[in-house]
Amino acid sequence: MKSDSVKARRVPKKSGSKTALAYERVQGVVEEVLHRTSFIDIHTHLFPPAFGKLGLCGIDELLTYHYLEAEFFRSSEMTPQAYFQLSKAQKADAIWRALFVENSPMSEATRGVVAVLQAFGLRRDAPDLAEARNFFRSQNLDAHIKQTLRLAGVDVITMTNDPLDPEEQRFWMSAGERDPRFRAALRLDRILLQWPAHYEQLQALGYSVDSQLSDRSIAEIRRFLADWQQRMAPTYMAVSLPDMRVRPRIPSQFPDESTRGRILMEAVVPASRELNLPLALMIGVRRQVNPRIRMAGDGVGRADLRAIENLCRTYPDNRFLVTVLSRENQHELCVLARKFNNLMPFGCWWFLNTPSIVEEVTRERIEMLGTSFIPQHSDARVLEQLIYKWRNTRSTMAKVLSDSYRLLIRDGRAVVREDIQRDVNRLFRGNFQKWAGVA
Ligand code: FIX
Ligand code: ZN
Repeated sequence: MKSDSVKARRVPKKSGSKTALAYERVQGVVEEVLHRTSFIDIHTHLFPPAFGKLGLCGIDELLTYHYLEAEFFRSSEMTPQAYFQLSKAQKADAIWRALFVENSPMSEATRGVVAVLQAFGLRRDAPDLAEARNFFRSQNLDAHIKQTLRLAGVDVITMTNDPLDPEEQRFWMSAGERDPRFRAALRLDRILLQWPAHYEQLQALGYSVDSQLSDRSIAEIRRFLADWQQRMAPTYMAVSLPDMRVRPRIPSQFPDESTRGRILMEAVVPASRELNLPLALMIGVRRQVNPRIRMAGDGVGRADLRAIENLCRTYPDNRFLVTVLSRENQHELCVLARKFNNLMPFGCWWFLNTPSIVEEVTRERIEMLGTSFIPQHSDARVLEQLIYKWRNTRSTMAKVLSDSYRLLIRDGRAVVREDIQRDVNRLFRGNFQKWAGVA
């Protein structure tokens, strides 16, 4: 079930291409296959042009990415209060000066901006942003998206779509034609995590719900989810959850009797099964550890993954996509995936998306799960980030996969190019396509 563009990126078949690869040829072929295979990005915060201002792109957005804001406050004397009073362009100027002019941009997030500038042939050592601003301003948006996806080697982008986000809701309610490059993911954070603040929005949309979560409310939430499946055609439902260090001594009680637990167990999990939509659980974020720096102020916490064990055991007919933010949880997630084939580990999320950690986590996943996981998503918030995030993923994957094939050869099994192509397709397309039931 590969799209035409994947076929187009495939290595042309040569006679004799089934010959076993020599040990020293492995790395080159792995790099070539990774380069030529188009990936599906299963989680981003990007939007197509029809969503207007929600879709972020260009140098000012790249520089004011919350990853860079967090780093800015470590290298600048400016207070968060003063920073957040600036215009977007002034913020970008301040970040450029502090992180790119006065310091070497060595962190993952700063190097990313350098790589994007390079990809578009722009100066990386400019004293200001004039050239970059002119360049991005002069792009035709649709052509720019096309070029960015090509440079990133991605042909399908999965958005994050919260039906209770007022800005986004307007677009869905008046939805015109869909952009086939952008697929929806039905995000449930507002409903699941902040019910008291949002149930009235559901009432306003015609659902008979109440703050107390009566049985009727549960049924109405399910109706709401079914309606939004019709409207959005999402590939999965998703929520990001805190570290869940709740009731560690009585894990069978989790998910518990809290509002969140009841909505999850009585509405979302059954709806996910009935609607045949996987449920993505993104676990381990500690929101607003430092509210002064706003979006940059979220942190990480280790989770008790017995909650996931309970879910996978209790609901064998549900499919769960799971990513965990804490490095300390990675091993447990691999072990759980070996126990439950309704669990698909995905991505090295957020603070884990640095080459050294991606390498470590991915090596372990391959050693424990073979190719039965989804190695990465970009989590891009700004269009052009796709370029550096996927470039970095490919370069780490090249090392990890080459080592795996070399070990295989050493152990006595021949490796051919077609094996590598099949495995890369499975990791970066097939596992998700199968899980989400999409082409
Ligand atoms: O919850 C999420 O989807 C997170 O990825 C974001 O909220 C987070 O701000 C982010 O951009 C991480 O990369
Ligand atoms: Zn995200």
